[in-house]
This record gives sequence, C-alpha cells and structure tokens, in this order.
Amino acid sequence: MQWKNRPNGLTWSGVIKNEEAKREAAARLAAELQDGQTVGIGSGSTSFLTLQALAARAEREGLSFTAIPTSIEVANACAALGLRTATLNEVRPDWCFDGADEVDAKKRLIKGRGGALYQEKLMMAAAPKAFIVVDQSKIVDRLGQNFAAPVEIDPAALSLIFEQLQDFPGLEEVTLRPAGGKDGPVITERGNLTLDLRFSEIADDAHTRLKQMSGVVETGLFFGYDFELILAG
Ligand code: ABF
Repeated sequence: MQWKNRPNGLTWSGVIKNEEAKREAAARLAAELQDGQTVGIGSGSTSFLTLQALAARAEREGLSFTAIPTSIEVANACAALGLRTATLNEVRPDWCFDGADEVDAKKRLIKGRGGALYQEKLMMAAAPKAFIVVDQSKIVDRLGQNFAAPVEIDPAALSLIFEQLQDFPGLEEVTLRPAGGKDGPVITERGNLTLDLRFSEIADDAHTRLKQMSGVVETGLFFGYDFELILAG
C-alpha cells in the first residue's frame, strides 16, 4: 500500500517569508525553554519555525518539554518531531508563543488569518507569559491596514450576525472566508465559519461589541493581552 500525500509535519506547506530572520528570532526564543516546562504552541509559519527551534534545542541539550498545540497542523508538526503533547484541559502552559498578522503601537493584535484564532486565544488566556514573534511587515500604523479582522461564528447564526453587522462602527466590508480551491466556505476545526471584516478604523471596544452578538464564537482581535514582542530581523 502506498500512502499518497502523506502529511509531513517537518516541512511547512507554504512559502515562509523572511525565513532567515524568523529562524534567528526563533532561536532567541528557544533559549527561554527550561527542562520540564509545558509550552503553548501557536500556529502559522513563524510559530512552526519556533517550534522547530525549541525541539532542536531540547534535543541538543537533553531537555524535555510538553507542547500544547493550538491547531491540528501544529499537532501534526509536534507528532512529526516526536514531542509529547497535551491539551489545555489537562495542563496549563508555563508560557506560550505565537505569530500575528498585525501589531499596532498599542500592542493590539489581529490574528487568525490561518484559521486557528479560537484556540490561539484560549492559549493566550491560559498562559501566564506570552511571546509574539513577528517580522517588521506585521508592525502597522493603523490596525486593519493590511489584513481583515477574522471572526469565528456558528454557522447557524450567519444571517443574524450579518444583519447585526450592518451598522457596526468603522466596518466597511464583510467576507465569508472561502475555502481555497473548493466551492463553499472554510470550515474551522470547530465546525464553524469565519467572517473577514475590513475596517476603516478598529475601535478599542470592537472585540467586546462583536463578542456580545449571539453566535460569535471568538474574534481575531487580541486586545489587552500582556505579551513580549520578539521582532524578527
Ligand atoms: C498565527 O499564524 C495566526 O494568528 C496568524 O494569522 C498567522 C501568522 O502566520 P505567519 O507567522 O505565517 O505570518 O499566528
């Protein structure tokens, strides 16, 4: 029997921009690891490189750690690297790291382009210490200037939420995220849909207002989180 298209968690499926700078930042962050720790692992290519750097340091120096993945993709990478994994229901992380799509001067983040925002936010809420690793392209003057703000919603609430978004302050455009190369929308790991919201301006209360709508599972607006920014390059 041949297994075609077998997932290979050791290589990233897409293009990694600024890979060298990200690897250097990943190595810096890997120095944080102490023996026996539990670490929350974010999603996206930067997190993937950071996970590799952690695993490499652990192997080199005989350290052991437990990884809590924030997506199936990351769980696959952990499996391919032979790492012990756990869930947030079993254990709390000592610290976590993740990437981001945008960071502004107020340390507000947009995350979720990769579709894992819900578990990424649970991780940020659970970890006593968080690191966000980005390259310079993610630092923005105006949050929302390059990326839409994703919102994960229950499919049953699609039309209701769409109606409620009509008069949402600063909101210019809403897109139901399409599945790449297929008909229909992207379905998240939780069986939900993702709306991508384009804003002229994102107010500080945007996340809270969105979360108040019935059917909104989580937003990709990460406001008010304490994290250390690790700049690649
Ligand atoms: C995760 O991965 C997401 O929150 C964000 O959308 C994405 C960033 O990916 P990359 O590091 O590949 O730019 O952090």
